[in-house]
Amino acid sequence: MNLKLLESLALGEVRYFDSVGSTNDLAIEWANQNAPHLSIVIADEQTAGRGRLNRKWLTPKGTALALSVILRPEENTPLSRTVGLGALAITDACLKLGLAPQIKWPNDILLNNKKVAGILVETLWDGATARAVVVGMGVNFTKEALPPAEALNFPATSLESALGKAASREEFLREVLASFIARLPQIASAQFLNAWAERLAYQNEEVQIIAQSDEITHGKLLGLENDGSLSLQNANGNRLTIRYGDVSLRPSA
Ligand code: BT5
Repeated sequence: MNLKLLESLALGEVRYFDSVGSTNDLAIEWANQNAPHLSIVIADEQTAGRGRLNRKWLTPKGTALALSVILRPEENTPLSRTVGLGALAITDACLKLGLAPQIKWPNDILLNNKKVAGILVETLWDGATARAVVVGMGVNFTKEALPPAEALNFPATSLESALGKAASREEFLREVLASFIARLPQIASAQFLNAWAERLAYQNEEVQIIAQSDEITHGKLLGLENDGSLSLQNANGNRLTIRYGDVSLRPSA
């Protein structure tokens, strides 16, 4: 990958690899050492890419973007909004291509109701202080990036399928990072939260939230709470708050 396009961006350091296990693993290792704020790890292939709960994330060679951004948060950075930062950055880059992306809360990006990208946020703690946050982003470019249908827990797609033609990984990467850098100083603002909420999939629709325990919560999707939690209304008209965590959102059948 030609990373010349990144030269004008206010990044920390850039580490590129032809093949890695997981860019998040390398980013965590580097963040535990001396990685400067806004350093990035990019790879052309991941052999042990991770989703949440140690689910697998596939990144075959040359088919996708696998990127991890290292943040050194300030004391007042709202950490629960960092997944929204990744989601806004990826959707901004999709919008630039003329696509209509939606965010399937908490960590998926959809095109035509299919998952084109996933986000994995991991935080390194020093006691109660966040030393670093790693925002991992995986974006499918070609259909070869997709796992076989039986390995999917939600339908998947690629930028190429949605666009009807190939997209440049270098340019998309640049747009994602430019948006990430531009939105980071606004992360605590109402404007940031509104932009995030406006892009949510299934607004005002009935959805189900499946917890790790398999417990299912049903409700109408209202929007986001201040901390980025999801706000639902149940059948009795009561408001429910679903906190960011290892939950899955599905439209109700
Ligand atoms: C995610 O997890 O969606 C977070 C994915 C984050 C990947 C990035 S790539 C760069 C960085 N380095 C890493 O190691 N990870 C991050 P989750 O919501 O748990 O979804 C995982 C599920 O998505 C899997 O169980 C599959 O069903 C599905 N899946 C796996 N690979 C996929 C792909 N390429 N496209 C679409 N869906 C996929």
